Amino acid sequence: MSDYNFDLLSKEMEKTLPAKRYNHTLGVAYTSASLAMRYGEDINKALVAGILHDCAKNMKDKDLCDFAKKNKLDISQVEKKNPSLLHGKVGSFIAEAKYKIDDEAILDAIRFHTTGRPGMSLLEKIVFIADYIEPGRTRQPNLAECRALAFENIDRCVAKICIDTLEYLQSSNDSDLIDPMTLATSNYYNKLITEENK
Ligand code: DGI
Ligand code: FE
Ligand code: FE
Repeated sequence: MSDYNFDLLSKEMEKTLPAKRYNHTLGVAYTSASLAMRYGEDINKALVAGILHDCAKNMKDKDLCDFAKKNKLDISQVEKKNPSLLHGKVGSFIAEAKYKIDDEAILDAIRFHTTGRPGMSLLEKIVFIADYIEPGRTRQPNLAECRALAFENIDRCVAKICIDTLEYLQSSNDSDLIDPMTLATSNYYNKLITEENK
């Protein structure tokens, strides 16, 4: 498989996304590449998944719902209430249809980057983590700890991010809007690391 043209995709994102969001996606792309170096993932796949992961993030709630309906993507109850949760699923569709990404591993890393899922592939875990720790992030809890953990133990890092995200959602009165997949991911990775330590 030949590499995707990262520079071209990056220029497309620079045209499409507001500057702040573009800087974030660039941060996610290079952080994903660093994690790929650490864990032996394909660097081009990591760059491409990172640069495209939020390609649908600037769509309005109504546009995300309309787009999902039009293209026959399932909309869960939680997504209906909080359509921004759809930006991974819609982004994955756009990555395939518009940016001609035909690698399922990249498309899944984009699809599941917000909620994660139990049993993620290495590339999925890399993008999930990079989204949280990229250098432009400042507000996430326990950033320094997560950044160090990312390069020490990838599953423990996923588990920690899940816990902190759930805590944040519960404290921000969004607890009725927690996607069952976010919970399932947290339970899976926290159980996994507990069993590892036995
Ligand atoms: O798109 P980004 O802002 O770069 O990052 P993201 O796709 O991880 O989305 C981040 C937001 O999503 C963050 O505020 C936490 C929130 N989130 C993650 N899981 C859930 C969730 N929000 C709700 N309502 N429900 C979830 O399960
Ligand atoms: Fe996102
Ligand atoms: Fe993001």
